[in-house]
Amino acid sequence: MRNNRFLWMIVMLGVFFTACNDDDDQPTLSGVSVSITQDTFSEGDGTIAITFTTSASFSTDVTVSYEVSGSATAGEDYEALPGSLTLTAGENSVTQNLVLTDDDMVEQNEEIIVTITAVDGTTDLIASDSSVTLTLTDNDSFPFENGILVLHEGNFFGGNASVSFVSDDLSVASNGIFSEVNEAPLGDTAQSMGFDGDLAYIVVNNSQTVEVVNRYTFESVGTVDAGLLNPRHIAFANGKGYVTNWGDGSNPDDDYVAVIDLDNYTVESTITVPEGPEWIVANGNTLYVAHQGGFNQNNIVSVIDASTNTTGTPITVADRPNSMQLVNNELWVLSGGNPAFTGNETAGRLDRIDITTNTVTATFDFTQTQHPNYLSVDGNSLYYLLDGEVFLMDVSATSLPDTVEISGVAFYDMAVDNGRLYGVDAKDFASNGSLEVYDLTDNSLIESVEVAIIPGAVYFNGSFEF
Ligand SMILES: [Ca+2]
Ligand SMILES: [Ca+2]
Ligand SMILES: [Ca+2]
Repeated sequence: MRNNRFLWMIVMLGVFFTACNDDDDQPTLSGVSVSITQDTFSEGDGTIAITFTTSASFSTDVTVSYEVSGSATAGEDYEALPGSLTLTAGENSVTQNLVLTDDDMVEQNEEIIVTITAVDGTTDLIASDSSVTLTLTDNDSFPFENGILVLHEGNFFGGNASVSFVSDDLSVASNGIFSEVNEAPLGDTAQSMGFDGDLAYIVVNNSQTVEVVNRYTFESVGTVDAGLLNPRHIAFANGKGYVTNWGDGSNPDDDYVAVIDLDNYTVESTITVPEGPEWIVANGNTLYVAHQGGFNQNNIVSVIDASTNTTGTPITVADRPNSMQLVNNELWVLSGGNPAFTGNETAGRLDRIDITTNTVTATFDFTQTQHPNYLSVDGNSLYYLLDGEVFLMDVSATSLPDTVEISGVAFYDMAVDNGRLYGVDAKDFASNGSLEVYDLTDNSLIESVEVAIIPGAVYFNGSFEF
């Protein structure tokens, strides 16, 4: 105790000088404080200096004890600290090196908090700045975050369906990511993909499967391999997956929606629907199914209550509804109409459906020889493809647009996102296709990225969110 009293005299001398040098009338209690040069570090920054400082040096060596806390883990995110160090007599500071671990894990921001708990065995010599908090930021990401997923049908009966990942900056294209990650082929004729949380569900039409993968790593987590027949598209509602199936393409009466148990990836029940269910979208527990018609043609949108798995009154649209988009409380359905080769050519049409009443509230007619496709949405802007030209229509418009946005394209599918249009060109259906990316502010082509055989659908993969 005598030693402490002696130390106190030294420290109080420090307080005296501090008070004299300060305009502030209130003298601050001196003692040992802790500091770092900045608050935020990347986990790749290496060694960080944590500095313990006293305004007045001590006459003997003193032990500074500190506690390390926070969400970061000692031994994993950083090398464990000893918990104390010696401030040498006559010195005003001592540095503790903190060595950060540059691991490979994808992590949230974490914190390391260093708090002085004792100086020379007492709390009396701790200054007010007794704690520092470092925020550690991660420098890792999953391989398929922040980019575009291009789904390829591949050749029918060719068994060469595949998925490509193209980075957001369009500088990197990785083809065949499913087979590369899982060392197994994706299957035959991939039709579409749906997302539920961190999982992507790939509907592989002619393999009669749905492959389930982590959307950011593409590691397989399961396969729905029974109970599907000509599966087309998938949506999610009420904790279940819903997959449209044509059944036997030549039988108009066996078409159904398969209800998927998402815990074990099995078909738990089926819902009988009219012929040719194709696109399916969910709004809460209500599912809308566009009946393009399979090998024939149809002109309705089925409504399914996912809480009871029963169908309501179908909504009549035009012939061959081929794409749908939900915008606010309205469902936009684009119908291609019957093509000329059917001998019963009919006009395409865009229908707007109020989903609170499930009634058509507006129709926009194309001419009899116009067969639009690939309805896409970015904010309140609808885009579609017609005869190799891309058109833009605001959801508040009262007529179809006359102005062409982009012309001379041969897209096999397209999608818009965040001011860009992404179209896939399947070329000659035998060689590699391309992903064509346009800037929608001036409709200029930004990049053409070679992908794989018969790209048929485009999806967007953002950042992994914890
Ligand atoms: Ca870490
Ligand atoms: Ca990490
Ligand atoms: Ca059928």
